[in-house]
Amino acid sequence: MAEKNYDAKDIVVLEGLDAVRLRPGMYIGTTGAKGMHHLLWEIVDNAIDEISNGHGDTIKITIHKDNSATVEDNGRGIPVDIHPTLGKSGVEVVYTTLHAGGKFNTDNYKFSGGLHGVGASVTNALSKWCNVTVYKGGKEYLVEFHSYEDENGKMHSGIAKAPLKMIGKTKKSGTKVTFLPDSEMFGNIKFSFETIANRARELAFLNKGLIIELSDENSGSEERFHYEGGIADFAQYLIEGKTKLFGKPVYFHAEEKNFDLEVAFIYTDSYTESSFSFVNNIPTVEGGTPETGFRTAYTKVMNDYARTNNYLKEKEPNFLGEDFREGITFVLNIKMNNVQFEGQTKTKLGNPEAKTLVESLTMQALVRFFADKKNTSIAETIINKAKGAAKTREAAKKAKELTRAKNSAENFNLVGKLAAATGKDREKCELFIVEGDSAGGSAKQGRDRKYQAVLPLRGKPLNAEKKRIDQVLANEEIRTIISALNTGIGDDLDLSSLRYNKVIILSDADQDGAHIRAILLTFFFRYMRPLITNGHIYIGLPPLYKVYKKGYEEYVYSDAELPAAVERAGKNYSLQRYKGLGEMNPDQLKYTTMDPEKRSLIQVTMEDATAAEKIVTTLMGDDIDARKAYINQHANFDREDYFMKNYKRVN
Ligand code: 0RA
Repeated sequence: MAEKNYDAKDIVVLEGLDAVRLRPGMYIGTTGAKGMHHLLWEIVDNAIDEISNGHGDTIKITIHKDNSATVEDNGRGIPVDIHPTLGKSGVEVVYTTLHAGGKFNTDNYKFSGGLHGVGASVTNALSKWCNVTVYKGGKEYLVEFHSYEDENGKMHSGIAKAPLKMIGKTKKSGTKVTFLPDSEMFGNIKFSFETIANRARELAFLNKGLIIELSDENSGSEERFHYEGGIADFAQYLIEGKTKLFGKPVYFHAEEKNFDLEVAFIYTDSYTESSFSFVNNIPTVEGGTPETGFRTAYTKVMNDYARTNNYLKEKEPNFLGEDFREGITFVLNIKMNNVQFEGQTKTKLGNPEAKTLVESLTMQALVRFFADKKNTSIAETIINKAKGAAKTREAAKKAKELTRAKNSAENFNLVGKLAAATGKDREKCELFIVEGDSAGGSAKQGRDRKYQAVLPLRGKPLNAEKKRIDQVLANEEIRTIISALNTGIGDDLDLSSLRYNKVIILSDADQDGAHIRAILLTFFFRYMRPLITNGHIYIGLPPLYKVYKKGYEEYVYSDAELPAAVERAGKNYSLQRYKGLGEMNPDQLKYTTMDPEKRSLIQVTMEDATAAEKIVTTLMGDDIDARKAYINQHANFDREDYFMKNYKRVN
């Protein structure tokens, strides 16, 4: 884009779609892969709104070879008549007016999904071209938009080449949109079948009956998502590969004026709680008021049931909420108006009325469910699981306290391995968790003592996936990590006590290193998830190669970057391949991997909580066939693995 100054007459222009091209981040977050996919989701969200309100049932998404994408629905078709004050067709209004989609929706639809509510016009603004076809009343209409810079360098964003035109007859009803994300905005990023399939699947679970057909003309891949069970099918999908404790998920749907709630839950033999909640189809990974309401109601109903049916003797105390949630996987699906998002990543629902409503609706539904004698065995299973949890609760509590005790002899031993940072400014402090004593030794020597702490790991920590919390805490490596971080774990985790802003996993670039990394991530995912959702967990990237000759050296961090580095070095270069962190001396390790000015880190984020749950379950659980299948499909133990492909690099 050309640099230019704007004066008063241009401000009018800036209020239109050109503003979107000037500051795309404000409308779609990033101009990376996520932002580009967002263009697609804006269109899909509109189609879902139409279908959720009872018009049509199918959305077809097609990825084309030129990286354009088509979204077609069989709803009523966007209005084609001329807008009374704006003097253009409804279609043009929707595609050229910021936020028009939102306004459009409040009159027409009960609830509207989507994250930013910026609407389809943003997709149009950030596309090279965007063609909209409407099938309505026996007729087919077309309008074509494009974005370009004129010879004076002036932007024209999402301009209709001509007004909407009737181009023929049809028996179809619906809307079809094809758009090409502008490579000036998004570079050569391509639509990802896997990313789209994951979200399409989720949307199909969340909107019972909705059919999404996805195809990719590059690979020929096709998938169809359609779940008559809605989130009950979702819960079942989430626990695939685990051992479930009863047949099918408990499911209920309840409504109260302008509030719609669906709940599904099931139990497995695992020891943690897995919660998934959505508001207007948006995942709220930080939880919020609906989850609080559900948990409160659930604890109360189950304790009352246990009491009245004599599972609890008169003298026995009530179960705690956490006892009832050991091994539960639950999905909450809420549709409501005027949502307020809070939290570090704006993925926590804040509306207080959502707590009260979820609590009362859950209470009523569950009391009714368990009053039915057919469901007695389910109640019994849940209560037995809670009994097991309550029994080990005391042991777990003692172990947890140990990780907090500052001066006990045992704790002194743990922290003895840690080379702590001397600086007090937690924002700047980092903890390197390093594979192996020898690399740990180098890291201790190479670190910046003020802000960098080093914790060497001897051997492999415990795989927390299949272990109860008391067993997890019996593992010395894990206890050491918990004490070093200082936040506590599980329900008690307190982020404000975190000693290190960055927790950096540093393991070798081989299978063992990948295994250690997976074990640590599994532990954080199951027991310290806020560290991940708040962006504190990183993966350090040691170099794979050094290309050098007299007076020249360059470190190379991936196979893909090697040829270019070799070219830069020119004739007579030598190549060293690093097999492990231990091969580097302290200075090298500092220079290549630890120095904030020069290193590369990958920040571990949780863009897709469902995918993360599935990956952890598959890689770390005990369904061996599923794991083999996953590894055959995805893994290749060089740097182009899951983490490299999916996470952005930072310093
Ligand atoms: C409001 C009214 C009408 C259709 C739509 C919205 C509509 C919007 C989108 C966006 C994507 N697909 C869509 N399908 C329909 C029609 C009102 C009428 O014809 O009575």
